[in-house]
Amino acid sequence: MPNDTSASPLRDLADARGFYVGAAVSARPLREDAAYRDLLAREFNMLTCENALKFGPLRPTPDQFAFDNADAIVAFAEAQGMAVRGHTLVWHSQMPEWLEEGVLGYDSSIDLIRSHIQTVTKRYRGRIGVWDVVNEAFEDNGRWRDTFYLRKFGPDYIKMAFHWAHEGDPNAKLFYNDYNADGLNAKSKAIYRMVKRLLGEGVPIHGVGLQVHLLLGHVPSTRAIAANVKRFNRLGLEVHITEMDVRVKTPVSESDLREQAGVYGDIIRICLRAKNCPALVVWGVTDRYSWVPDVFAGYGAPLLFDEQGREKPAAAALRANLQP
Ligand code: 9MR
Repeated sequence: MPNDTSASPLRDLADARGFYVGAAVSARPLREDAAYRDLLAREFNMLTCENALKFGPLRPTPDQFAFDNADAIVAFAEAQGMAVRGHTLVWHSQMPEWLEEGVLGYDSSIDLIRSHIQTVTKRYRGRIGVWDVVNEAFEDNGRWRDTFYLRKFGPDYIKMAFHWAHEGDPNAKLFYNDYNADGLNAKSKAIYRMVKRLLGEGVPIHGVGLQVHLLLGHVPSTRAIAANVKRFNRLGLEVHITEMDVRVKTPVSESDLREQAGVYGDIIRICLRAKNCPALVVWGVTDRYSWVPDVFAGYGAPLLFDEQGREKPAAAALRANLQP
């Protein structure tokens, strides 16, 4: 489907209702692909760094920070008047090898992680308004995920990370973020219990990110997702859809794309009807740069714009729902 240039960009419709439609951005296409930049700036009023702010990419060596990619992405957002979600400070994946394989004791590890979180949040004070402080701390069965952090510090690492991020930028909104926790299940229940406990302990946490990485045909019920959003909102927490994509078995048919559009429509309606779910971020700008085909062989086409940057029915579904 050719781009309908007469249609309003998603970001204009979103701006008009105080909503954010975001995309995860990679440094390389942002640098090398002008069509990617144009599409990003035209359609989205929020972005997140797909990889550039993760611990490993930021810290090639213990004494070195590599801020170039993150700086370039944040500068682009500022130039285009887009809000930024910071992703992510504490995660088991994409850790620096020197840290995972190192032999630091408890105290030195605490010092290192505290200073990492504070350096990063301070650097982007006032520029990155929202942080995914802790990412994916649970298994699908609701148990703690066995990670470097859990092994080293026990579950207390979570509240420590939120406190340190808050010290780094007292005005940033701090989120816990996870996948397969979109509907009502063991993982979302564990998250609910944890954030409730953290709030009770006065830990500075302001929101929960539901990643919403979905597989077409295996989507949790919209009722369950809406109920999940509602229970976090009831705790006074904001909810963001942080990494949405809907992967499809390839080759993709027209009817798959229509069904996929239906899923995008369902999710944005859940947010628009919820008390406090003001952002829907998709995990990539176009299907061309999606992580999906690299990880799930035989699947692809999960996003709003196709490999050529043309609008898909999914984008039209968001637009239809954002209309005044
Ligand atoms: O999209 C990211 C991909 O480029 C990286 O190689 C991968 C590393 O594990 O991380 C991907 O993003 C993940 C995100 O940071 C957290 N939630 C799941 C995302 C998809 O794997």
